[in-house]
Amino acid sequence: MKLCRFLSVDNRALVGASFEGATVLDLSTAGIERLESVLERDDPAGFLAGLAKNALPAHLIPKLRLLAPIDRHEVWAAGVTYLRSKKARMQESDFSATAYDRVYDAERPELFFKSMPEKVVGPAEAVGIRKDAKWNVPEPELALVINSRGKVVGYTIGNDMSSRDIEGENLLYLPQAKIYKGCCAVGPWITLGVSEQEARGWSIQLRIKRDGQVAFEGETSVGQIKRSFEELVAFLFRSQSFPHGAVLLTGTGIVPPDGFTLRPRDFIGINISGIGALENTVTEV
Ligand code: DO4
Ligand code: MG
Repeated sequence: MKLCRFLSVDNRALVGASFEGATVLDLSTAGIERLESVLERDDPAGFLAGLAKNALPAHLIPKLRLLAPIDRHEVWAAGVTYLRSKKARMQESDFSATAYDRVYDAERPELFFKSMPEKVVGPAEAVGIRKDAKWNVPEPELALVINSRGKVVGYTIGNDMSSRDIEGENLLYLPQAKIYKGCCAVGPWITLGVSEQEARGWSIQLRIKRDGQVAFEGETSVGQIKRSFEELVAFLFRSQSFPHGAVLLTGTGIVPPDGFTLRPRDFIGINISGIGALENTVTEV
């Protein structure tokens, strides 16, 4: 069971639900104006199943413009949660290398602010690569959808775009390497009613195409994430509140080889087996 946002014919962002079929049910006709109206329920999946018993208008998915499934959620990200990410980052930096090593083993995870909700890029839109960076990569990540009470209520796909040369030069440049125009894509589906154990069985695939040819492909498994979701969320909510809930990207386990950098007009496709596909093009910002 999946939740989404889509654009109506009169250009309004509406909330929809899909039950493994070819259609999206328009939940606005049941009075649901925001994702929070579903995600803040004690049992969002059960609530949706109940709503679906009503005759709601249905739209064919290929005819819809899907949007990022975010309305007022802040987007945060966890880092160095996969061994692959730790190793690649230790190689790219000289004097900051031990920081990655230490955070991988430390009790406190690396968590950083990634995007305000209104700046998140949706499916089929362009993600950004910085003009002043020479080494830009996508980071395909499972994203936890968390309600205001700190409970993981769903899962979506996130792309934590990163400028590796800026990050590698000095760890204090991390916000510039990670937070800029078009740095974060999310969506389009939020899968509901799935346990952490089940989600850990999912695979994550990244495919980058250039001029119609595959330029890079990689795959990992959600099960490779070192920390439990509960642990990541508990740290995120320490001395912090999210009245509208939050989205937390859980780190990357797929790192293209060192000679690879994104170029304008590249296509980035991210698939997570229990969720679907997030597809974007690349533009210079
Ligand atoms: O430590 C820098 C960022 C790490 C990150 O974004 C990741 O591992 O996915
Ligand atoms: Mg990342």
